[in-house]
Amino acid sequence: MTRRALLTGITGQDGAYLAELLLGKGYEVHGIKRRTSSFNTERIDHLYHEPDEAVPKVHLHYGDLTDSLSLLRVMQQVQPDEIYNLGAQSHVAVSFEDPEYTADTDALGTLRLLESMRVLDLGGRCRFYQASTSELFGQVATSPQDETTPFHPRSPYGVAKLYAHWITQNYREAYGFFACSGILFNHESPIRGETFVTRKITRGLARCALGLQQCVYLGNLDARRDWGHARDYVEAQWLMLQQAQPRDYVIATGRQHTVRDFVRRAGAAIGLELEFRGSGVDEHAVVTRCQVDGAGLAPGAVIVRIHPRYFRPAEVDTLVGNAARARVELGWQPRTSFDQLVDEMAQADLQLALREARGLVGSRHGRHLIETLN
Ligand code: NDP
Ligand code: GDR
Repeated sequence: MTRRALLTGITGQDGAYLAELLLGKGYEVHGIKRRTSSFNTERIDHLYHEPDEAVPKVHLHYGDLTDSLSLLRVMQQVQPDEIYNLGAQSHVAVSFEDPEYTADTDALGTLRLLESMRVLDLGGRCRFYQASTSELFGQVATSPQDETTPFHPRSPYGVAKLYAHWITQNYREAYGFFACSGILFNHESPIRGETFVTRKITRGLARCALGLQQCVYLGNLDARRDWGHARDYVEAQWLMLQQAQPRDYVIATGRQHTVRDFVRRAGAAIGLELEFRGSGVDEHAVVTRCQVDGAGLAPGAVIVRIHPRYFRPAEVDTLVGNAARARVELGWQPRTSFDQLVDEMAQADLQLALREARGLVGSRHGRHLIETLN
């Protein structure tokens, strides 16, 4: 029997990787997509099911996590065997500006899905995955963090996700749902949203190298994160729903780097040697050597600067995970190293910038997005 999966957030980074993984395993894949006035399916266009194609690919349904009836309707229609709740307002900095919307989508959205499962009596046969996050740990008391580490979220996003985490556990305990949360640490890829720091760096440095942008403005360079590859992490999401018992798992690489490390490595990956100079808000990175074909960057050019707008009202300074439970029980471990991840992202963004420089693709971003919103 073909298994049917329903994904919220299918147009996002993880949604695209997970949809591809599930299709490869023979699933019938359904995704919930928000109605928008312009197209936002570019990450999954290659997976889309054309009406005249014989091979079934992804089926898309309109719906919104803030709209219970839309979720109920899609779930009733699809009758999924597995639900992956990846949809969210997922940007931590944005959550300080839009706390109510973030709570509505990330916290109540999760409740709406679980309650729809209950109302439709799907709980007995349908398994539920919740996209929890290392942001639950926030201000950490112990390192590395594992499933027993106390939570102390530091943003409206983290707090909303904490509600989602607990309500998932509550439906497991109260109604016997097979519902579990993956506490995933940061995971990135060439299709990571451009406003997250990793992609902002790889995209920005590549564009600077080709003269398409002057400088990348960043916030806290000292922030430490445990960065893995999204392709590896969606495999863990699937594995969690294949177990005999539902359980929550930390998914991480166990290695930590600063934002500054990420900048240096991304520069090196495309042929830019960078040196950080100055301190505090005056810290900046200058190009000491440029070996990018066609680049007009002279040594001494300042390519990274600090801007106060990218600091957060409350910061999560340091995160690093211990994924021992996942390794033992799921047989999961990360396949991609930090260097491989950064190189893959930087190379992909260099290619994108080259196409942009040749006029083959538009920038897709106004100046506004690149220079202010990240
Ligand atoms: P993205 O931001 O790339 O994708 C988020 C998805 O959610 C998009 O498809 C977006 O749709 C959709 N979405 C946003 N608001 C709504 C809404 N109101 N109703 C329906 N869908 C909505 O996130 P990632 O793929 O990186 O992350 C997937 C999940 O995992 C998220 O829940 C995130 O919080 C969580 N997470 C991510 C980590 C990471 O490092 N990437 C780490 C830990 C957890 P649209 O395309 O229309 O904007
Ligand atoms: P994070 O990711 O907040 O960890 O949330 P992000 O890439 O946004 O920030 C990581 C760290 O870098 C610092 N930083 C900047 N961040 C952004 N976005 N832009 C900047 O210019 C900048 N300069 C420095 C941040 O302050 C932070 O410390 C991501 C999201 O995917 C969440 O959905 C997910 O739950 C967590 O990872 C785990």
